[in-house]
Amino acid sequence: MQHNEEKTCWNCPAALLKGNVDFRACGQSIAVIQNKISEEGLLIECTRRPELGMFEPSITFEQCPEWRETQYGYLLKEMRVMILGIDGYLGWTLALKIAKLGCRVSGIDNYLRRNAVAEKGSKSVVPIADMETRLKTAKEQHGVDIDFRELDLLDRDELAEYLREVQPEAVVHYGEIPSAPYSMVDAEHAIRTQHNNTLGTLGVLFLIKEICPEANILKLGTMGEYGTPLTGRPIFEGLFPADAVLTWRGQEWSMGGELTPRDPASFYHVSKVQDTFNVYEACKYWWLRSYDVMQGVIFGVHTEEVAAHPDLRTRLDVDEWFGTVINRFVAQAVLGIPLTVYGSGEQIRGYLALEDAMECMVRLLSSPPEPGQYDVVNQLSQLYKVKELAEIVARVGSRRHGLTVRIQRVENPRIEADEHPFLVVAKKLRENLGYQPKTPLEVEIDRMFTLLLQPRVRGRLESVRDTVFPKTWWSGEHKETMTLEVYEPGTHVMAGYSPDLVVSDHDGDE
Ligand code: USQ
Repeated sequence: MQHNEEKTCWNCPAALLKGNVDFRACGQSIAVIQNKISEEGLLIECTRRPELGMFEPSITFEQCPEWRETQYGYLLKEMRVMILGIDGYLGWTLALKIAKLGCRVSGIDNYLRRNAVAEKGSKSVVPIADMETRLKTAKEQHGVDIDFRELDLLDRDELAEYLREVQPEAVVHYGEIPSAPYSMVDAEHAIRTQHNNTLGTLGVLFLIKEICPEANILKLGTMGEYGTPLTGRPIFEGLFPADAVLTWRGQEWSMGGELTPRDPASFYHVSKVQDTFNVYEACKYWWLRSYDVMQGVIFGVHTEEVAAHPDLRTRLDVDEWFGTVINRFVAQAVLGIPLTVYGSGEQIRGYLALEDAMECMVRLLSSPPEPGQYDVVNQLSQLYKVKELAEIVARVGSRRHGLTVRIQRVENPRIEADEHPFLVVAKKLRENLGYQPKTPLEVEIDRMFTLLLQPRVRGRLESVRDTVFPKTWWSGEHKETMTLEVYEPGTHVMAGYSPDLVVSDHDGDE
């Protein structure tokens, strides 16, 4: 049984809401409109099958000839998907994956990421082709046509024109500056991050409302929106579950369905929180539909599609601004730098291999929310402590690649709790969307070593060595971080709290 076979036209972005109420223009809340729907019924028109006229939205994905069965569930045939930020680490990888699955992929990018990494004096250590070569190679290797426009998402006129031309049935929004340290450099970088991310997203929401309001919006949020609450209260998937209750002065109030608290840990993470509210409101005001994807820290280099040819590879950054921790540790091990664990190294985060992240996104594309529905998924496969990750990278590096790897604890330049409980709920992707983690951490780390140890890549890595050590402090200072201790892997025990991940109702969370 496929996870989405019983969904109906009600969830389908090809269905135009018609019938008795002008849903988007009537200025009524969803609750009021839902009453009207149950009293008066609702009709739709199918943009794919206009010959059906107006009908009740009851055809299931399994029954509908426009939905095709794939290994990730039913997928709308030749679904028109626009990726904002298609040149990035995730954007390019997803473009290839879904194009191969038969989606009609278009995308925009203004090369902000390439330029911001260059500003740091760094570059992708895995060589990446320019967009023209990428598109040509994608055609040659995978037989897919991806349409690209060089465009800044803040340029609303140009973007509007492109959206009108494409009429996307899904919009994947990766078009944001993704770095916490970058946003903490100084006022200019903080403002650039929030301007690009928050105002960019707000503008995109207005355009989707105007041009393609049925589109499934996959908005990339971050697990970092929630912070790491010291009380250890559960991190739910964006919204409180129906049975959540607030007790105050001896009285109980239901919290069910309300947004959970956010406690971001950088001006970058704040931009994602602001986006959350804007997307949430847009769904409420205009009946847009969205998944806010609270993604953990991504690592890795591999998908079948990017590995097919050197010109299809996706970028890999290891500098202190844009490198994420596992990618950085592998690079450090290759460079012979002791792995830089910030503070005590007891920080717990959610992690996800690139390959798994892509599968999750396909599953979200295959299962659009209902019109007006703002939904949230916590997208991660496992929780780890930073110190534990350093041990694993060191182990794979020494056992499988003969490297001598040491670990160093350095002063933590960030303001973050380094000892904290972390109880994370990540059920929806697994229980409702059929996702099972595929790529074990060690396997992906091994692949990264293999790639980074290739002479050409290793040479590039050497050339960015100076950008690896952290110098950006949350205090606004720019100075070296002091090494607190250097130690041999296997000599430190983990202390403090244990990570706690709830992935199903049977996990003792009831
Ligand atoms: N860390 C180290 N040593 C390093 C680098 C990082 O100990 O050399 C620690 C950090 O202090 C932090 C943890 O590793 O506690 C993760 O840091 P990171 O730089 O890998 O990730 P982060 O800044 O949290 O941001 C990354 C992505 C961001 C995404 C986020 C998901 O850059 O776009 O939103 O991961 S999450 O962390 O779940 O919020």
